[in-house]
Amino acid sequence: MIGSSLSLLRSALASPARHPRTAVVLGRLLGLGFLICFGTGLLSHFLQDPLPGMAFLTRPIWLYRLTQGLHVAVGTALIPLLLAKLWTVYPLLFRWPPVRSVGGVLERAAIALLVAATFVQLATGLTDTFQWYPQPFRFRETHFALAWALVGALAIHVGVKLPVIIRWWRRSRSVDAAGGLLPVGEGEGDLRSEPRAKGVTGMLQRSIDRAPTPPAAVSRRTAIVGTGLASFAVVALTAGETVPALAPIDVFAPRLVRSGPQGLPVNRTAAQANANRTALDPAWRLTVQGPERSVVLSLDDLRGMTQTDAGLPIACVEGWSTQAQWRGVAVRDLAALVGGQGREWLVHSFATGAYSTTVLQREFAADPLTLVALELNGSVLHVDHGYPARLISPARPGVLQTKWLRSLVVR
Ligand SMILES: Nc1nc2c(c(=O)[nH]1)N[C@H]1C(S)=C(S)[C@@H](COP(=O)(O)O)O[C@H]1N2
Ligand SMILES: [Mo]
Repeated sequence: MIGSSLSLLRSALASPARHPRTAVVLGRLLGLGFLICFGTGLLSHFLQDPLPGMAFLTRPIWLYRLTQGLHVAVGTALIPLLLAKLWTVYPLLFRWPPVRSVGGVLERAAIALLVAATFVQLATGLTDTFQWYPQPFRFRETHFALAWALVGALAIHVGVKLPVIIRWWRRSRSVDAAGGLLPVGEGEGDLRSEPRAKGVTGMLQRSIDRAPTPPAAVSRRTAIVGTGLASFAVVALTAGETVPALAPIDVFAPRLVRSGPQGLPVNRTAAQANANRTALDPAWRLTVQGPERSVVLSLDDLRGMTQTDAGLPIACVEGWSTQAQWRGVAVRDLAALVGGQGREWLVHSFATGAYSTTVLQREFAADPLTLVALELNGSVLHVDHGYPARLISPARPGVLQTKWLRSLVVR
């Protein structure tokens, strides 16, 4: 009885748009998007938490801006794709019996994990771009762990579905060659493959079958094109926070890229970081502690050293980025003062809290464009941008561009 009622429900939900082909097309886009997000996410993660022996490219200077912009834009595009995919396949939840084999149990478990992980992944990723953390767990660790769960579940899912996928590839090609329509498969994904029900439900079902087919409310093409447009629209209306050309239509992005002082956004102001008093204290000094000696430099000392200009972006992990013109002392010049060339550094801020200490890996310390910046876009750093001095380096996440510097200590 349950089985035949569910079967009836499934018939009622059957739609040309809920074709296995739709599921496969959306699935492929989702899979591709996941892989882009996974790769760019790993880069972002390891830049912040490198494993021993890891080294990174410091050029092109916009590398992280590109990878993190992609991460957030593709992640955003995945939201409509995921919803469309779930809409396409959810009638399969009403299949009866729910599982038919041990493999089926594994498959359903992998799908449950995949759907749950994807949902949490996209939801927390989206709220993170708004710097909103309603969840009771830490964002970055969870996002990282879920990414692995997701890729594992995706591998199982694709593995289980491989025969169906291959069958569809073969069929669609042979049928397309004949110039015909795509066939209605009897694959698992097909909603019309249900065994005929008996009794009252069966009669109802047969009368539904005999009734003239109503015109499709949503065709397969409409479903796919509509989903594509929705994905395109959410990206176009948010990517202005990183792609200047899209800034005029940036209506939903969390950040307006020219909004802050000196034409640059601020994630955490000096007031929020409790940094105002020390920042404006004339007794402020920068300590550079190297393997051979230490130096203590005043702002005037730093201004008296060779100044280097660097056009570098701030690229926040949350997906916004802006190009800016920086001026200050190259870290490798400071390293040379204390015999620390080619070394790795701990960068300390006098502001406490998150990001008060970061690691500057040797390849970034050696890059001539990595600066202890004193000026931004032609004037002295605004206190919200890290006055008296902040770190800026190419191809790294914004979180590592430590503001309100206190010391550089060789590791
Ligand atoms: N000491 C300190 N430095 C910091 C932060 C912070 O909270 N404290 N935030 C970081 C983050 S997340 C970003 S994106 C950049 C933002 O730089 P901006 O405020 O100059 O735009 O600063 C980074 N440097
Ligand atoms: Mo950031």
